[in-house]
Amino acid sequence: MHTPAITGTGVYTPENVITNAELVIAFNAYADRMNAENADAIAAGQVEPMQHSSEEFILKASGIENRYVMDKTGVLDPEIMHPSLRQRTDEEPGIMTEMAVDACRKALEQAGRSAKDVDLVICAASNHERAYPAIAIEIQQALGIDGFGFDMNVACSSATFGIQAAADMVRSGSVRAALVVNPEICSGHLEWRDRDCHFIFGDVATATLIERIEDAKGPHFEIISTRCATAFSNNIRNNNGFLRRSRPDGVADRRDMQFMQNGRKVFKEVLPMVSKHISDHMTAEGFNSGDLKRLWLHQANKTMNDFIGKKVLGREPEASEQPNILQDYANTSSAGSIIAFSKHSGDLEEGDVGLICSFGAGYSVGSVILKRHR
Ligand code: CO8
Repeated sequence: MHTPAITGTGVYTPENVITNAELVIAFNAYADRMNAENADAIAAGQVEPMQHSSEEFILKASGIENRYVMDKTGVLDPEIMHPSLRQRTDEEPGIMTEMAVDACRKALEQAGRSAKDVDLVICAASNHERAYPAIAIEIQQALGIDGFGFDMNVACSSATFGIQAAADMVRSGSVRAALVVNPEICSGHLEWRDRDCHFIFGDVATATLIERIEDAKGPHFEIISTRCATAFSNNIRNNNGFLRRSRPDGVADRRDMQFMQNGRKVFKEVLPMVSKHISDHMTAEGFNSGDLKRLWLHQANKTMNDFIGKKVLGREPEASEQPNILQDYANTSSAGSIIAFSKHSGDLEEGDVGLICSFGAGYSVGSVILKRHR
């Protein structure tokens, strides 16, 4: 058996930023347009008028200030209200591969490794742009990696579940080095026409390189332990899928073909599940809250993270103990906790212990306990 370690991480950040102000202007123009188009039905009481969104609500309810997206022109056009992405031929790299390759190269560079050192690629994300061939295999080919790749999806917990899968394979010896990559194009499955959620998501790709600890060339994080858990819930759901055309109303522009959630219920049900999961995982590995130098949490909601941090540490966490990136990136599904880890882990000292935790649709929760080595 080998000890696995995270030796490098990388973040690909799209060029386009959408501020809350830009988002609200576009949404409100769309709402006004819809209300004008439906004026008679609204006056007759047959259709509810659309209400305006507000910057104040978005910041207060979520802590989100900006989001990065692969395309902003379509999202901000009241006549389109979704990303407009160019058509690619089958011979070109897919958009997920393009994002993933950038993040993977950064992770390899940080670890002082080349693609030839890697023998597994896991593309772990909330959505994959096609059914097959696997995106991971396209990424493998684009980077020039021998070995194998596969896709997996556990929604917001895809990255931590992917890290567990890769760490277990490194531990057993079936692979020597693995890239877990999370290209998340959340803008593609967000309903930008729904004020309850139009502010929630952004796009990004993250990559994590996992190797045998004795192969690490520089500062790294020993993977002490991983733990994953799931419990079925319909409170975060997307009904889009390959059986769509075979159903009577399958081609309709149905609301349930994009991200849907009952945010309040998610908040109430996931919070205790996550706090208990982290505490149980720490206890099982012989750690207590005082041992924890940093928490890198899933980035969905600032209030939620503040609550989890307080529950786990038993006191108000310092901002540096539980760094948030959601104000800049919004919720990037599985990539959020890895962005926080990648950007806020370099200062930890030899022997410091930290924990990555993701949670969301499924429900799912995944945690990774790490120890810093310099
Ligand atoms: N502007 C103004 N008012 C608004 C807006 C808006 N944009 N939106 C809603 N309101 C109104 C509502 O209509 C409501 O009005 P009223 O009281 O009159 O009914 C009022 O504001 C309060 O609305 P909510 O109760 O919905 O507001 P909350 O305080 O609950 O905040 C949140 C909403 C931010 C969604 C919050 O509930 C939340 O963050 N919950 C947790 C959600 C969560 O963590 N989900 C997990 C995320 S899922 C995930 O991370 C990955 C999923 C898989 C990937 C999918 C990728 C696309």
